Amino acid sequence: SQEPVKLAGVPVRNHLVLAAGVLGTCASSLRRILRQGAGAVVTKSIGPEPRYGHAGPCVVVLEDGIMNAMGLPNPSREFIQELSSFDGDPVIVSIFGGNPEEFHEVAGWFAEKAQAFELNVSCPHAAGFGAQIGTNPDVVKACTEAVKVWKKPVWVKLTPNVTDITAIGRAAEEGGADAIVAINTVRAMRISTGLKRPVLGNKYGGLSGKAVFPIAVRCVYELYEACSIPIIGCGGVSCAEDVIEMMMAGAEGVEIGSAVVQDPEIFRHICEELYAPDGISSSEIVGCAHE
Ligand code: RRO
Repeated sequence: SQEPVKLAGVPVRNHLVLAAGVLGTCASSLRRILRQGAGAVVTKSIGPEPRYGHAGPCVVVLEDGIMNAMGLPNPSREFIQELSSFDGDPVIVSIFGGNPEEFHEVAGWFAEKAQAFELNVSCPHAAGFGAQIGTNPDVVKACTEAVKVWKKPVWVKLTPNVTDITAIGRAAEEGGADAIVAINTVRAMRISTGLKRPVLGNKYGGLSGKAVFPIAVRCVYELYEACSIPIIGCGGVSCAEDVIEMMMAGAEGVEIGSAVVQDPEIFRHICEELYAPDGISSSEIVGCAHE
């Protein structure tokens, strides 16, 4: 049995969290992931207006990862209906907006039901919502402050598509963030030589999965050195050893997304390996690469 723990201010069942975007649009799939052993779940990102997202193809599975350009599809305020059946469960609501006022407004709709917020300031391919927000330290700080008003833990998810991720991490910390989540997807593009056109409808998108794991480990390492709040590692984690490596880089918890597509039971499988009676305790290993 697992003892209750807190991860960056959020009561969780363990340190493994479902990443935003995967199976996060409906209560039944979030519940299924929790039943399997996830410590907490993050929803699909919800924004100020309903969106259908980009024209397809919007997901392409590659040899070593997944490329997507979903285009922030979400039901906006209606999402509250999906959350209505959760009562004290470890559900973290991912939100996005085009400015601090929108972040504040969207968070307000869910402030009662959410255990915490994850601010998505990092979508790599959505005009007005991604790079423009998450690459500017002042804007990241202001968005974080605007959501902190609701008195819930706030995690800020960063983009790797910047020269210095630590400047953005420090801005989130100054804004009052309880944790930094690193990383969202890496801007990427593939072209079908046969069809002579980009494989994604939106031309380019975000790469996730095993291919980005080394980038994620490097970002977590840099953020751990530069910041004083917990870092949650995300990007290409697909086995127990990856979780340990992320923690050695400095991650206090780990989010898993793409690997769920390959193995819908991944949380149960990793938990069995990590939390076995003779398994390693996370408190023994966080940040050990920094000594
Ligand atoms: O919906 C998306 O296209 C998307 C989002 Br919001 C995000 O944060 N990261 C990503 O790779 N895709």
